[in-house]
Amino acid sequence: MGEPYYITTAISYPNGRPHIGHAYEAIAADVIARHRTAEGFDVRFQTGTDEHGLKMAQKARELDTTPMELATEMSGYFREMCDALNVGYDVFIRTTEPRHHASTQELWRRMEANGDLYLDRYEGWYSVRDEAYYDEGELVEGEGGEKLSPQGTPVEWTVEESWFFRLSKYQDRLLELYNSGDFIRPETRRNEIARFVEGGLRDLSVSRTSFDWGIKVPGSDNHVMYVWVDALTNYITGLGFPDETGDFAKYWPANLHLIGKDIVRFHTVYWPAFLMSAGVPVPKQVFGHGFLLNRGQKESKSLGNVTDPIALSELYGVDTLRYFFLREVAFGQDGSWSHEAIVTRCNAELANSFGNLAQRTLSMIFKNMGGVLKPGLPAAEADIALSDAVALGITGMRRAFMDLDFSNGLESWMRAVFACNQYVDEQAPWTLRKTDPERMEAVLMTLLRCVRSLALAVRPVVPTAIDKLLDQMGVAADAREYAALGDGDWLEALAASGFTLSQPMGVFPRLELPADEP
Ligand code: ME8
Repeated sequence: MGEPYYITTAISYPNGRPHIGHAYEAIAADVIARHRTAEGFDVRFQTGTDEHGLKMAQKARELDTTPMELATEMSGYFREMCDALNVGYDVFIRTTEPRHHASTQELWRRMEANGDLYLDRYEGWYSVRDEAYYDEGELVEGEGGEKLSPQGTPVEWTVEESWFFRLSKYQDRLLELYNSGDFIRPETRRNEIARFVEGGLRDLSVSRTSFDWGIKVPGSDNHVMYVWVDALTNYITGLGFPDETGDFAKYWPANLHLIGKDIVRFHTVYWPAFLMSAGVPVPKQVFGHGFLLNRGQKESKSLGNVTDPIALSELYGVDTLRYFFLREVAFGQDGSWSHEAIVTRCNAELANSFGNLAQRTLSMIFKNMGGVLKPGLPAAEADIALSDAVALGITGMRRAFMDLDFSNGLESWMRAVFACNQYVDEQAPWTLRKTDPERMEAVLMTLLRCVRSLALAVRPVVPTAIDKLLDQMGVAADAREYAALGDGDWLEALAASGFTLSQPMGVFPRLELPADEP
């Protein structure tokens, strides 16, 4: 097994059904997990639901149910969404699980033993929607003159006895962390957070007494922990913490917490400070991706533009949606989707360029060579040049994917696809069939090798379609990771096994705009 690689998504609030932003994050994390697996890492991928806190308690009251029933029902939809989108997590954690209570209470005890928790009185602004405390100076004014959080959500004045965490003590160590290596990405978010921390940190209220839907503070039964203490701890609970052997020893510190831009502060200020206090190593990197917008607008119930990600994937296909999200959005920045953008992008690149290349290649071999594979034919200069161009495109893609730069990575892959299509047009195997059949066979075998390489490369993004293609090509199921790209003899071995191609079936159908969409 390769080097361990631990990736997590945020755990979602199950106070409603999953929306497209949840799908975007889950898909991006899954592509990273599959890509690292293809690169030979021993990947662990965790996602889940964040089930405590006032937001959940209030929603349950509104729906006349219990927070636990609400969480159980909605958490099931999040799991279904992952399954529907081919998001292959290893662990789906729910923060209401007993093991998570035990883990969070242990983290608390360690922070307390380190002298970082004290009892005092909290007076200040709280936003239930953000589950966040705000200073007066951070608030903005709403249209009716009311106070709003910097995220534009309502705040309420809160006064209660509370445990406090000595966040102020960690200012220097946090700044040191931001300055060494790339703990926070992208750079713009690193700068924002560094500026915030340089401005000085106030101790953080970490318990509540006015409601009880949360994890009890050890030795202080009338207090429940602030939901973010509990939520962040999920990342180590899932590895068996407080047992520090086994999975924890193997996978912690996490390589990557993938989260949205609105919760970077919790992950890069509070979380490392809690861990430093408890004597647990901090994660290696936090990446704050951008928001996915619907034609430039945030989806919301009031605008009536909320999209069910499962319905969208049923409309266009799961692979198509996955490709679109990663290709269209510059990772780290906000991105926009629309029906036209999905149809245009995926028809141009998946159906017309790569899909057509694969289909043409396989079907010409089937029709003109009876599906028989013929390795070992002499290679012309153009064949070598094409193989080099494809190798270059794939190297560029892999390098970009290692750096989480998916849109440029896929562009590099597309350049290799274009090179193949240009080669087909120039070599015109349909003409060679009559004039020089042996040369036609050499051209088709060159194309077959290139199609296989391109398919292996893009498999983490569109795994189902690529597996269907590789099945038709006789590529063994256990030879589909990137190590197989270096196997120059696969065609010889496959031909020697007596494999022949059958009538191929396209794997990237052309999409149509639904009749009721503009
Ligand atoms: O924040 N586009 O949960 P959540 C892209 N429970 N990503 C989006 C998005 C959009 N339009 N809207 C939300 C929480 N997200 C906490 C996390 S982690 C210990 C606790 C992202 O259900 C958001 O940024 O509100 C977050 O990363 C994830 O979806 C879950 O959001």
